[in-house]
Amino acid sequence: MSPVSTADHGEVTVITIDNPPVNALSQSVREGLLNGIVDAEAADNCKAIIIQCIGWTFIAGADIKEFGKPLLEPYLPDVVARIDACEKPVIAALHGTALGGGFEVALGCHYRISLSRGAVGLPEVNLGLLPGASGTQRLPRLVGAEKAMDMMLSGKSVKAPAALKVGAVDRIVDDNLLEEAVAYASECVEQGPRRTSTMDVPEVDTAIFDATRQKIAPRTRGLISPEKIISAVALSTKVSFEEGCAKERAFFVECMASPQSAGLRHAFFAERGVARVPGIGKDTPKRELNKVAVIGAGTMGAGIAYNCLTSGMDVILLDNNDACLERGNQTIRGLYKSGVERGKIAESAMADGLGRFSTSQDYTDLADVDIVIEAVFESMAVKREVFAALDKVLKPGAVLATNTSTLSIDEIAAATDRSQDVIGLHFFSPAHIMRLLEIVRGADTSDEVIATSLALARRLHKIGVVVGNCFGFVGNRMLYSYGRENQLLLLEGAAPEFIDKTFSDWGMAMGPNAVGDLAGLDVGYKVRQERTDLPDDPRFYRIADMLAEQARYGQKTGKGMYLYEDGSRKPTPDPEVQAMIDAEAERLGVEQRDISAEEIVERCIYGLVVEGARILEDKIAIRSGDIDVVWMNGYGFPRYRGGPMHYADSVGLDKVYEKVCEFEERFGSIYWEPPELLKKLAATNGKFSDL
Ligand code: T1G
Repeated sequence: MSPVSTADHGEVTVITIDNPPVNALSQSVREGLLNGIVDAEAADNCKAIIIQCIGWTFIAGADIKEFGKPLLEPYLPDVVARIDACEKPVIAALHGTALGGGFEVALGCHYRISLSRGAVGLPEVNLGLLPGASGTQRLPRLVGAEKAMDMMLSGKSVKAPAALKVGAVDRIVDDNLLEEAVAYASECVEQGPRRTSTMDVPEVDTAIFDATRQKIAPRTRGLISPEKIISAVALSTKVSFEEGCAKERAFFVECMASPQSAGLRHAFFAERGVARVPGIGKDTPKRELNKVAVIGAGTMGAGIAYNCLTSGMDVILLDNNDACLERGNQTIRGLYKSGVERGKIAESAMADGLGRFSTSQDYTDLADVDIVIEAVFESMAVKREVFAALDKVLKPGAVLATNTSTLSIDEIAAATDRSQDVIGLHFFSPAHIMRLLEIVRGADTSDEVIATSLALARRLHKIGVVVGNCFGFVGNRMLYSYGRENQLLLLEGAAPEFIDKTFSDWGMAMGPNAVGDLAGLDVGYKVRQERTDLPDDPRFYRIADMLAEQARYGQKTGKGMYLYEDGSRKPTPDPEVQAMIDAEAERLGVEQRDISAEEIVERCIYGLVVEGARILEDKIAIRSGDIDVVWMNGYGFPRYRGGPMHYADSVGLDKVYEKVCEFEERFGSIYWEPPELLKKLAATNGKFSDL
């Protein structure tokens, strides 16, 4: 049955789309819409046509699930063109988020009326695309080239009142959208069709195009679609509508075929897929979480507490050290204050949040909290002590969460008599900004506590990824392989600044050595000291250990791998460190050589992939897309490459396997023995995403 129906409201024909969950423009929707327009245009009793949607939103875009498959007619640009050409006025009745192809359908209409709480946008750039159904040519004609270009480059939606102001919609109403649209249609009948295709683009200083290129270059480095957007909008000011649409189409086909778009589309669906946890359904009971205690008022604890406060929870911050507790208290107040100064938070919201915030040094104050999130020192002994104390005071059914970044949830849970209520909630620093939350299930963790933690992640606006319990879970376990190869490359002759530049050029947010200096080399050092399973290899993290032992922790001590003059955050290579590396390489008998950027990328990234394959074999991650989500949202892996596992799939697992075998040959099996899973997929032309 078609997801598109029509009904007459007097002399107005209403075309209704009902294609849950977001009325995406699947083939059947495009076909139904096209037929509806043609039939209504031919109907004698129809004077005007309205296009509306059922559900919570107007069309949210082309159906991304169809991308990468053979395109089926009718093509969206043709449907939009047919709406535009309609002899009777066509009105788009907008609500929710009219995005991408959905907003392009609205732009093909002659008039647009929206609910005041609706929004419109052309977010294709987030998928490595540009609007491909004449949006790059119609929107500039309505709102001007500069505003149109900004909307497309930002990928952000514009709320209806702002859209009205710039002319992207013609009318906004608070309620009764259909009724109001039918009334508005009679006005439109008098005016007749008003085609965006026949409008001229308002005068613009064409210097804005190059100026925009320069402005966005730092953040769009290596990306194709932003440039195509700028070019398409620039064309809209110079050539005919038809020519502009033809060029837009060519740009769209190019972007659609790009690995970047494939990576970004994978990221989009993978970030939604993580919510699907086997055994945890919508009907799994969840516990009410209104009052949270955060134990440990350090950077992480304060960030977590602030995140919970801005999500509307009551928060008690507890620390047994006065000075640390006061620092945490001030950090939270400072975060609120800067949020208000930057216009991100209203004064009233700050007052409300601080009204729900308190500090304590007494565990008995926690008797009625719904959840505790422990963020104390990364030491098993300290954590077990805290959990034993919590076990004595917390009410039955309270959730006991640890923010540990690597330690065993089961061992921590064993310090309590309620291991079914213990879970890992691994936040990433800064905790109130980073979207990733690793939700680490222990052997005994109940489904209810997992479902509750997933709901908490949503409430904190985090992407909650459920992972298994092992050293480092998913992210940090893989980080060890990535960092290990970085450390070995240093000894083998690659300068830290060359390694870091290689990765910045490759698209990582920061190179591994700059990351180490940012996080603090003492942090990793202490964790390695606690490990009992380090490989028997004197080269393993040798340089990082030496730096930490010289108290060269990185930015926080003014020097680490790099120098940071006068407290600046800009890393400067330190000849002393290079000399130390060279001397240590000689002492360890490591032969130094010129190493290519290509080898640097393959060693570190395939180190990630090999560990990721082992994680899948150990069932620590539910699917490869979850691993990708962890690395894109927790470690700055470039989104347009889709995450390490998607990247390996895009290279071809046969090629990856061949390179891993070469590395095993050259560097030994201790790190490079190919996982059986990789070998099997390589032999069968498989992908990690097939699993
Ligand atoms: N196609 C297919 N499925 C989609 C979809 C889409 N466009 N948008 C969302 N979904 C699914 C999503 O996978 C999830 O499915 C469910 O809907 C709820 O989504 C020619 C080429 C609209 C703001 O980029 O930004 O048009 O996991 O969890 O948080 O120029 O979805 O439940 O099975 O995100 O409330 C342009 C993408 C496409 C908008 C809602 N449009 N979507 O957010 O729910 S390209 C977009 C979103 C295009 C034209 C070009 C968000 C949302 P499941 P959700 P939400």
